[in-house]
Amino acid sequence: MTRIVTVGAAQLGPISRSESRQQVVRRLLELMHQAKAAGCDLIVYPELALTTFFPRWYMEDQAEIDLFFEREMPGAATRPLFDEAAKLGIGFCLGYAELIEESGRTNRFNATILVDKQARAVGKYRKVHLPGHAEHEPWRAFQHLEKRYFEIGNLGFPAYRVFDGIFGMLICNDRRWPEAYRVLGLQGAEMILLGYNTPVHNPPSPEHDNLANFHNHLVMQSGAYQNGSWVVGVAKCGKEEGVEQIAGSAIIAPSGEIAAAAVTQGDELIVARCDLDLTRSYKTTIFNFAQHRVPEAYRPIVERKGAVPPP
Ligand code: ING
Repeated sequence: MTRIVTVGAAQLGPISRSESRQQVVRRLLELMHQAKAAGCDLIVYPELALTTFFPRWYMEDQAEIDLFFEREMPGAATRPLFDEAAKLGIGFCLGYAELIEESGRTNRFNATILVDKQARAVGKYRKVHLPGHAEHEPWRAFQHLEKRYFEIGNLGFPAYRVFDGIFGMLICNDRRWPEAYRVLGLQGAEMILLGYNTPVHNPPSPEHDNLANFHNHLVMQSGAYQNGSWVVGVAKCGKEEGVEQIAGSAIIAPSGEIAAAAVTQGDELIVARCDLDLTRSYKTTIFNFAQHRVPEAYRPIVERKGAVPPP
């Protein structure tokens, strides 16, 4: 019996700084209704889907910074998402800025949650690869201060049995690091959900700007193929508070082929019927880790006699 999961990738256009949570949630609900009408089992929203991408600004006032965070999930503004999802019988994956009091201290993460068709939160991931910088760098046309506003994720790369398969989550820059997919692949991940906010221009390397869209699909298609997994990549895109962010949302098959791709720079739902059993064709042959992978060969190179130590 084939295991088909119909997935909606809910790309978002720009979210302005002045847009309220309620206004954004209305956009998310519109896409959720489109997804339900299209027969989706699951809808995937981008990274930090509730607010504008605030790490583009240098802020010092913690109270101002914390306005971009959610202290509870669901909270008053996001509860309608959970209620509607339960009513429609659709799961969702939502990226947001998480502020949580744990063991007597305040922690802030770039997080994403996975919610099943009964609106139960079944999984959470906190972004590990935080790009950019921690201090104000006025030379930049805009900042990228994720290292300042978020802690490194402390949940590892968990995989979850849900929607009749094995699912994992990544966030934005994680998708550029092959080991992030591989840690999920080693857990048997059959579908990896990820959202992103990616400026076209990267101040430290402007010579890469013209390749932003190519690199976006390159890393997701590679991650999918090399782990025999579906990959769902969802953008928050367009000119957001003056910064052009790439679109390119895509649903990618375990072959590495793009099964569905966005064609706009705004709110757009793309849908694909994803057969999780297509993953077997790769996980039981070319990427049969048990048969072909040589884990001891990947031991840190410094442990080997006479090895050239990393820089
Ligand atoms: N954004 C970017 C990403 O990895 C970035 C950071 C921007 C990398 C431009 C390279 C070029 O897609 C986030 N939020 O990680």
